[in-house]
Amino acid sequence: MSTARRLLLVNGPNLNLLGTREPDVYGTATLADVEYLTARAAERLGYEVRAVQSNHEGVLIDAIHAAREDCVGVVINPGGLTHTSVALRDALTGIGLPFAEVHISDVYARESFRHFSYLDDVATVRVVGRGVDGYAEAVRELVAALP
Ligand code: CA2
Repeated sequence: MSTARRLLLVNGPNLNLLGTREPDVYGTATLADVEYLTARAAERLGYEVRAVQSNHEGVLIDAIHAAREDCVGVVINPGGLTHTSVALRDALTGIGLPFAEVHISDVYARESFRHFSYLDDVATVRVVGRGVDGYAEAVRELVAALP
């Protein structure tokens, strides 16, 4: 497949725990389920997905930098780094690719420290509080917004 039809899917810290606890907040789908449903949504639109999850900020930043070479957009659930990381924001703005910020839970219905996002003013698309289906929605909205 051409390099022009690939998306990077990034899941940040602790999202490897999806489906193992806090089902009331995050549902019962696993990270593997999320990666599969995201890939399926992209495939329907003619895109492939490279998926990365890490609990280490630098690993995520390196993966985002690498996307410059062969991806046309990024779908990212930054986990708790949403609320803390200028470095992640700089990585995303630095590569210049459109990106979708996804949150499984409705962060605005939770603790006030989750209401602030370092990404919200630079994200092309935001999908918040739609459960794991939000990843597929993010793919559709992001692809629709691609130049
Ligand atoms: O709602 C989301 O998707 C979040 O990005 C998830 C982050 C949280 O810090 C954000 O405020 C909102 C946390 C991810 C941790 O995921 C877990 C999943 C299952 C069990 C424990 C943690």
